[in-house]
Amino acid sequence: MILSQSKTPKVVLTVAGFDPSSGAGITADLKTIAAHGCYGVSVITALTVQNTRGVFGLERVRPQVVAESIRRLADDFQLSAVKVGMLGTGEIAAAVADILEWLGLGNIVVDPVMLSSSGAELLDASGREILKRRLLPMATVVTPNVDEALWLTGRDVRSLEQMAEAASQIRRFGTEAVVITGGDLERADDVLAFGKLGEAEEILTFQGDKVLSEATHGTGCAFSTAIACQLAEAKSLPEAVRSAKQYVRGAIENAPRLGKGKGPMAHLWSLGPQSRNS
Ligand code: PXL
Repeated sequence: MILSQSKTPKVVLTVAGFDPSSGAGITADLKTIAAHGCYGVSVITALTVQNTRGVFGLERVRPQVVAESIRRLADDFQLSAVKVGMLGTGEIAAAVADILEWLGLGNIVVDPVMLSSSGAELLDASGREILKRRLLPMATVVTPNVDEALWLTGRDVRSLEQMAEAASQIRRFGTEAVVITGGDLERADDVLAFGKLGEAEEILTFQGDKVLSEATHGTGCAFSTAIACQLAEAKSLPEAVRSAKQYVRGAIENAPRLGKGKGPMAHLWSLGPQSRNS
């Protein structure tokens, strides 16, 4: 008999939508989790009809099925971190908020997905309200891009100062930490605001070099999931953000040329040459 020598991996749950092209959503998240040496479990909130050129339709999963799946997974696995991505509707967002609140899990990374990169609506109006009022307060960290930060604050977010102000403002929804990603700006710097509630706030800037590439579909999904994996491994938040940024940069730089639109990244690039184009 051969005894397995492998150590037990951290289990990371992703609650997100399905993108059939695997550039974004659940399958991209699972690749990201694998690249970090964690074990991924997943609950789909909605199927998108999608390729690299755009989103053409949406089929939502019943909220009870989403909540029950999360509950059954939590019954069975020790979930070391949770990434919450596309939720679709207010009903699904409320079901996810209810079950996560009830389970009392830690290391919750909320990616406030509202639109696809091609402009399709991935969260309805009531879902946006539930995201703000219920999911942000239970998040360990929230990862808006500048458009999502604009929606959450009502203010233009372009300069580093504006990113820092917006991150502080979003923390007032009751979330411990906010990292605003600047990948859509001229310089791809990210700004993290964090601190225990009621204590002094720290602001950190993570400098990025803009990589000119068509393979930017799902960068937000990969970034938030990479942070969840780092938190699962007990890394500090600044360490988690620094490492997730490096991971996404590598995934863009190593991206295969696939599809006729905004192509996928190389999620498994860090596993070496054989996995680089997966
Ligand atoms: O990148 C946002 C996003 C999140 N989740 C799913 C998506 C997209 C963008 O297309 O399809 C399922």
